[in-house]
Amino acid sequence: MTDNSNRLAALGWSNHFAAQLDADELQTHVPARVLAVHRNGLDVAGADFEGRVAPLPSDGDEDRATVGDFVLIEREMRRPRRLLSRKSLFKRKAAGADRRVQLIAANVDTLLIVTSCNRDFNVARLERYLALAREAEVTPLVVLTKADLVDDPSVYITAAARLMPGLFVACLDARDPEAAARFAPWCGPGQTVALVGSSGVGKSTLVNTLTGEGRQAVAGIREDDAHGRHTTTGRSMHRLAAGGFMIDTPGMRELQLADVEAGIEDVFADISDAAAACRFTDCRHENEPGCAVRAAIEAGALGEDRLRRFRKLVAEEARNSASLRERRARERGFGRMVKSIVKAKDTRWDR
Ligand SMILES: Nc1nc2c(ncn2[C@@H]2O[C@H](COP(=O)(O)OP(=O)(O)OP(=O)(O)O)[C@@H](O)[C@H]2O)c(=O)[nH]1
Ligand SMILES: [Mg+2]
Ligand SMILES: [Zn+2]
Repeated sequence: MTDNSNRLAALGWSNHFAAQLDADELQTHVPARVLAVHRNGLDVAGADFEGRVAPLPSDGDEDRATVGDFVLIEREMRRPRRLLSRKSLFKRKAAGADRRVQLIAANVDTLLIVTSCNRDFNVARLERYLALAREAEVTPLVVLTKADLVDDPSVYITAAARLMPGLFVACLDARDPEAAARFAPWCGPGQTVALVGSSGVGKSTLVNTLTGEGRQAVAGIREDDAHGRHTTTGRSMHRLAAGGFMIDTPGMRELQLADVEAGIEDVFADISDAAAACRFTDCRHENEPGCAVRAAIEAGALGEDRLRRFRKLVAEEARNSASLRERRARERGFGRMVKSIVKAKDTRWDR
């Protein structure tokens, strides 16, 4: 391999992206990874350059460039031409009544779900993040920070590990460089890790520890409660000492899920596995005879609270997805109307 292709591979470039370029583009364009998105441009890194380029024109919700994306840049003009199709994408429904999708990060290999050993810890929230990861087919890890502030973090570890078979749970002091070694398998050249979690849990602290640089601002050391101050305000990608990349994100107040039906099914596979043995295929697991889910709850194999969280998430996901679908359909309808008006005008001009 040439130096250039080595450097591209280290940025996360792979055949998935290379296959999207045609022969002409290979002559005139170069790929670059988006490190940060600003109103007036994109910070990108390519094989032999790094810097700010103009924003990428886009019209849909999801074809906007986000952190972690690969874009094609015109070699001469250094202008971004198009977005390459993603390997993975994290998104959520924008907060509140806004019927929009907010992109979190693209082309991520591993999702580090960060929470701390204190009041921030919440299994319902962890299940949401896990569903997000499973939908995107990205490996999730749970990171429990502030282990140094509690006598016995084992209750947190046990509660997190129970949420999915084989889930890797790391419990640590995010400021401790020794801790970084545990993430080595996910942080090598070409790999991309994204951090998500509430404000104040130590996401940027982890970035600083794993990059070995103090570039990301972290909340003041005197802050001692479980609620953060929203210190990080934008998403950005950072080169790790181990060669990979880490995406830091602002703390999320809420994570409204949409378009993640399969992800939820996956995280709650214990419930659908049990339900497969219910006598009635449309069993609602309330008081139907022969309900295997109720039987599992009575036997202590399944928590009533987990079933409740599952139902709540399924209902919310369905509501959010329907509302996004409705908006997209309306916008498509509007697009068609505009096109037909333009066409009608063209016809008139023809005469
Ligand atoms: N004792 C201890 N303090 C920690 C640990 N991790 C983070 N902190 C402290 O917690 C505070 C918040 O950390 P940040 O890294 O800014 O948190 P964040 O998740 O990036 O927060 P936002 O940017 O607001 O989303 C800082 O004062 C950190 O030094 C830890 O494991 N142990
Ligand atoms: Mg931060
Ligand atoms: Zn049932």
